[in-house]
Amino acid sequence: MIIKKAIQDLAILGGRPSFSQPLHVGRPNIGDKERLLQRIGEVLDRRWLTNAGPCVEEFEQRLRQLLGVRHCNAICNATDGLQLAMRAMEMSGEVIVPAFTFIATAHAVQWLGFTPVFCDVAPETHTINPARVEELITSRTTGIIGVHLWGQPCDVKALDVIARRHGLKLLFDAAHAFNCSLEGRMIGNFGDAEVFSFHATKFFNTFEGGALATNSVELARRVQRMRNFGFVGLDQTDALGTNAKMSEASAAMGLTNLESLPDFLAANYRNYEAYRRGLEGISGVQMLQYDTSEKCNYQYIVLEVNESRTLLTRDQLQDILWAENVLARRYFYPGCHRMEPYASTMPNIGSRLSVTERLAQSVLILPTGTAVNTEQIEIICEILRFTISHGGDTVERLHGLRAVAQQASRM
Ligand code: T4K
Repeated sequence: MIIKKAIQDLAILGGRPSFSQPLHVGRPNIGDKERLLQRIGEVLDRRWLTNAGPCVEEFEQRLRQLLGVRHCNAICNATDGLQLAMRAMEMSGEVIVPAFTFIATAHAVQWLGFTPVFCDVAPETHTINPARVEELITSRTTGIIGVHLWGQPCDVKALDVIARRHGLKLLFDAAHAFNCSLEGRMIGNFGDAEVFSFHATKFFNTFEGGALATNSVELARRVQRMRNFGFVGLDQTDALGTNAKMSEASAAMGLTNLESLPDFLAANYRNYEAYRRGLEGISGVQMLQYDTSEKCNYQYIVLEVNESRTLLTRDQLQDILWAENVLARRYFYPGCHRMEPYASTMPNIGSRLSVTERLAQSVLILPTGTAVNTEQIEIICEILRFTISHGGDTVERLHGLRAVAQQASRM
């Protein structure tokens, strides 16, 4: 372990990086390779590569069992899944979405030609704030998309009441919430439908992929057709469709990774606890705590940095970690409303998104997953502890570095 004894030991100030290889936040979890290759071999032997093949069907059945949901359609990714869901639910006009989420949530709405209306999030959970949702409803609003950010369930009950009261559709972006529960019920069972992401960086992946879960037979049937161009039978379509199917290779990965799900969960939980111990007592750094009485995937290690106490900004801490080869991420900076095509059309809405604005400046995500071990986490926590305990000096040295760099660039 490389111990930082003096400020100049920090890699950003010329010291040796703590890690020789980068530590990523989204290193894929990969199950039994032999079993995966065997399954892919069978796929090749069958010469049935996509379009409702046996792997996809088995995968969907396993998902239904795990989630305790009536219908689950495997899809090529969550972004397409959100679009399919909105189309199948006949949303239009304005759709209320949180501003603090991955840009895909907003883009999915805009891609369909609808208008995403950005809502603020609750400070404790980082999920859409129902009290703010109602203020944004107009005669053009047709739906609400809640995002179970970091795997933490939205305030589903409150959103459900609002949706019913105003005759709106309720969709959940559950990209982060696979294998999570709310009051003992698995995510996948709430709202009109829920969409999971199985992207490579998610704790459970199918390379690229996702699933749309619903308890509505009608909605599931529509989605099933829409993801295959709208086909009913061989030569006819009954509605507009697209291509959002999952391939057999992805489903083979899904089936294999499902077998290792307990291992992935154990690694994430072990890492979560290691971070909790390692970060305890560090001034100005608060780690998001998950509700351990629920099922949770512990997929994201979420820090909120209180700059007035650390004396270092979140961005300075990120730079310091990157120099040590810890590739912490600023999810979801700068907030959807500050990204295009939204920023130029809604330049002033930041004032009604104060929690989003604050979180976008203060949240930092740390590496976890099966590729990260306890010793590495202890080192990461020590870097943070050391840096923050020397906050004032570190800031001064960083300013000094910047001044030298600026001078050099002028010469
Ligand atoms: N809704 C929400 C709330 C979401 O967070 C997402 C996706 C979606 C919807 C849409 O789901 P999909 O349509 O993707 O199914 C990543 C993912 O690409 C994205 O799926 C995810 N959210 C988002 C939170 O994270 P980036 O831009 O951070 O990806 P990237 O390439 O920088 O990778 C992240 C880290 O993982 C890096 O440190 C590199 C590492 N990595 C990445 C890949 C792909 C690996 O080590 N191996 C890999 O194969 O968006």
